[in-house]
Amino acid sequence: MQEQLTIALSKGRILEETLPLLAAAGIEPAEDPEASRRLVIPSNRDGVQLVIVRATDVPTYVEHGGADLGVAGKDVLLEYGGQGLYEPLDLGIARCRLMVAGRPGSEVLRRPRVATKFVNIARRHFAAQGRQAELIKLYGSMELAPLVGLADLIVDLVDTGNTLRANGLEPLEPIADISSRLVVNKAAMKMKYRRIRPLLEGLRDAVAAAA
Ligand code: PRT
Ligand code: MG
Repeated sequence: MQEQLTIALSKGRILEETLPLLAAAGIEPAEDPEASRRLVIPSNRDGVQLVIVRATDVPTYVEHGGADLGVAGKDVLLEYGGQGLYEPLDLGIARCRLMVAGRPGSEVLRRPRVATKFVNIARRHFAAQGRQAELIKLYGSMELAPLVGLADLIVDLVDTGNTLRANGLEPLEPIADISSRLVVNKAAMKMKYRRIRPLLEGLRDAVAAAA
């Protein structure tokens, strides 16, 4: 029997930009994952299936073997941390930047209150500058926090900058350039290498062709 290869993806921009790369590597979902309510979606390739999970859960699924491979934003991977995953390929998709942002002039505060869903990244960033930040964990709409006095600064993803501008905020310091990465379970990379290698090579070619 053919061993299953399971790929974890999240709905939204990552799915939208990953599907063309997977298609170029010969893998197409049997039904549209964006429209389907199914969480396990077979593909046109025998023994290859997709599972649909929350973006922040992709590293957890892959590290613990719930999926063999996955696609996750570098932001999610930096926040997740650890050495539990291989990260063999930058897919070059869903690009943006992790930034410190706030009202004009607010970066000079000595002990800023920082609202973010990326508390680990923010803690490391301010610690590396020798600054003590008071971190406030949020799960979304970080841009609101400085407007209502909940925080002085935010750490968030910025693409066009429109969301910041629309809320009277500006980017203050870059933290990291972000794109989505292919991640692979460490045991699967050994045990299923025969099956993973052609997929890796196909994706690598697709990424090079898209560049
Ligand atoms: O939505 P859900 O809570 O399920 O998960 P998620 O928000 O993590 O998923 P999703 O699909 O929104 O984002 C998945 C990944 O896309 C992120 O982890 C990033 O790696 C990547 N990505 C790329 C972005 C953006 N660009 C982006 N602009 N993720 C979010 N944004 C948001 C940002 O948080 C801010 O609210 O868009 C807004 C800023 O955009 P601009 O263009 O106004 O600057
Ligand atoms: Mg979202």
